[in-house]
Amino acid sequence: MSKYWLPKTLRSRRGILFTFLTASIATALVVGIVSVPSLVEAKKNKLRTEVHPGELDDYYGFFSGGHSGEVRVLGLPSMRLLKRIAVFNVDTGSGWGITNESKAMMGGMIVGDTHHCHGSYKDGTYDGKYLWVNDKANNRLARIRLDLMETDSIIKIPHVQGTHGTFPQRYPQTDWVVVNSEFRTPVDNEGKGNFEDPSTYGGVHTIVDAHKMEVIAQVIVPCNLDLAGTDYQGKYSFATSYNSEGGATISQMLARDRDWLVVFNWDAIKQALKKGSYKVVDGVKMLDGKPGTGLAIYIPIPKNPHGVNISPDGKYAIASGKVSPTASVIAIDKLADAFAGKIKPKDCIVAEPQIGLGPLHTTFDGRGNAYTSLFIDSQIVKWNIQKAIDLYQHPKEGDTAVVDRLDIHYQVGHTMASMAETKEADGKFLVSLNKISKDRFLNVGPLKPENDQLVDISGKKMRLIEDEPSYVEPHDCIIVRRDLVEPHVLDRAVMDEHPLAVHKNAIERDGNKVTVHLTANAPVYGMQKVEVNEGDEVTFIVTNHDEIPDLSHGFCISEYNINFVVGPFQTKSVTFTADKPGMYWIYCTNFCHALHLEMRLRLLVKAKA
Ligand code: K7E
Ligand code: CUA
Ligand code: CA
Repeated sequence: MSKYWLPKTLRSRRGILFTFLTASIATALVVGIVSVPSLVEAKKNKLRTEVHPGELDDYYGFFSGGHSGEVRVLGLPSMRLLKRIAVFNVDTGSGWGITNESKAMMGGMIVGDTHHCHGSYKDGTYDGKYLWVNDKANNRLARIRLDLMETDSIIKIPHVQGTHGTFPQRYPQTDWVVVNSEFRTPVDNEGKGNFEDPSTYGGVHTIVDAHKMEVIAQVIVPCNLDLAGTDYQGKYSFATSYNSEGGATISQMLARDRDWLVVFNWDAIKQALKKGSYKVVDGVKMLDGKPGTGLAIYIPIPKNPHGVNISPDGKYAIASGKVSPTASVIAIDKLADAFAGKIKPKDCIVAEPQIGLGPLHTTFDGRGNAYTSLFIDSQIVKWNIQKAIDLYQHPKEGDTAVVDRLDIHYQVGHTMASMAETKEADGKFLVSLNKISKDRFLNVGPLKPENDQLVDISGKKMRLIEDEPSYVEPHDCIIVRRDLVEPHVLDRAVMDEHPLAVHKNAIERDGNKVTVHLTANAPVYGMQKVEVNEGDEVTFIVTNHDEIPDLSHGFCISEYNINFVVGPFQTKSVTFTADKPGMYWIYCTNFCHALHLEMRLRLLVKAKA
C-alpha cells in the first residue's frame, strides 16, 4: 500500500499548519488577543465545534446508510457530508452498479440495508485500511478500502438471513470479522421437509477471513444473534440474542424474562476446526455452538437485549435489554472461568444498573463512563461503570451510577462517541443517531430526515451542539481521528498494475464482440469516433491518464443508460448491447476542464441491413 501514499513532503503540510497555529496562539496570548480564561473555559465542556471556511474537521465519521444501501463519510464536528460511498446500491454519480467491476461485486442485486460499519484494527485502534459493513437485506458483507473510500469486495454470507451485527477482530490486528444472523432460518433453506417448523431453525455466527474475504467457518446456535462485538485481546466475540425462545412471532420472542449474551471462544473454535469437529455444508465448515459444546457460553441478560459494546479499557462488555430498564455489565476477565466451568455464566455479570427505558446501545468516553441510548425515554444517559459495580456489590438506598441525562430529539437508536470503539476513546464528541425527527426540520413530506445530533461530552454534563438531518437511515457510525485515515493520491502504479489499463486506443472485434480501449485525458477522449454494428456486444474500457488528484472523468453514453466516473490513473469498463442504431454522443459528465463540454466522442451504431 505504501507506494501509493502521498509523498512525505506533501503529508507534512498538516504538521507545518499545526506548528503555525500553535505559534500564532502563543503570539496571540502575548498580545492579548486570546484571553487565558477563554482557553481554560475551553477545557470545561466547550469544545471547538465550528469549522470555519478553509478549515478541516478533526474527525471522520463513517455512517451506515440503512436501506439506502450505502455508507456515508461526514466530517466532525461540522457534521458536513463529505462523501457517499456506494456499496450495495446503484449510484449514477460514481457509476457503482453500472461498471462491469462493481456489477460483478454486487452479484445482480441492487438492494441493501447497511447497519454497522467498523474499521480495521491494529493493536486495539484503527489502522485506517478498511471498513466493513453488513447488508441485512441480501445477507452480504462488504469491505471498503479507506485509502480510496471505495468498495473493494462484497461476499455472500451463506445459510443466513438478517445479516446484522458485524465486528472486526481488534487485537493483535484484524484477521477475522464476525457477522451475526439476526433471524433464525433453516440451514438448508430449500423449501423442503420440515422448514415450516421454527424449532428446526438456527442462528449463525459467521467468521470471515478479513484479508481474503472468505468465510472461514460458521457456528450454529439455537437462538438468534443480533449485535456483535469483539474483545481487546483477540479471544472472544460477543452476540446478543433477543430470541432465546426460538419463537417465530413477537409474543413468542417476548416469552422469557431473560435472553442471552452469547460469548464465542476463539481458541475453542480454532481447535474444533483443527480437529475437524464440523460438518461441511455447501463447502462451508459448520460448527455446533449449542450450550455444552464449549464453543460458546450463554449469559442470561434481561429481556430482549439489543446492543453489546466493549469498554475501551477492554474490561467490560455492556449489553442492554430493550424491554428492561437495565444495562448488564459483564467482566471479560471472568469469562475464562465460565468457559472452564468453574463459575456459572451468570456470575460474569458484575453490575446491572437501572438506567432508563428502552436502553439500546452504549458508548464510552475513556474516563470510565458509559453513555447508553434510551429509545423510549428519548435520552442519552451517562453512567459510571465502576460506581455501578460498587453499588451492585453494596447497594445504597437512593444512590445511583447515573451521572447525567440529556434529552434528544427524538427516539435514539445507536449512539457513538469519538474513538469509542478503540482503546483510544477520547471522550470529546458523541453522536446520537435519532430515528424520528418530527418537527426538527422543514417539512419535506412523509419521508422526513433522521436527526443525527452532535453532543459535547468533554465535561461532566453533556451539551447538545447541533442537529444534523440525514437521509434514510444511519443506524450506526464510528468516529475516527483524522490522522488515522489517509486517503491517498493515486499514482501511475495504479495504472501500470491494472490488467485492463488502456495505453493505446484501439477497437478490437471478435465476431459480434467489440472491445473499445479508450483513454481519457482532459479535455479529450483518445478517439473521436467509434463505429459498431447494431446487435454487437460492446465493451468500453476507459483509463484516465490525468495526473491531477481530483481530475475525474465521466463516461456517459446518451440514450444507452450508461454513466460512470473514472478517477486519475483508474480503469473502468462497461459492457452493453448496441441495440439502438444511430449516432449517440458519448460525453464526459464530471466537470474536468474549461473545455469539459467539448470532451465527447460519437458512437455510431450501424443499422442491420
Ligand atoms: Cu440498533 Cu441494526 Cu445496530 Cu438499527 S441496529 S438502531
Ligand atoms: Cu472530462 Cu469533463
Ligand atoms: Ca426474548
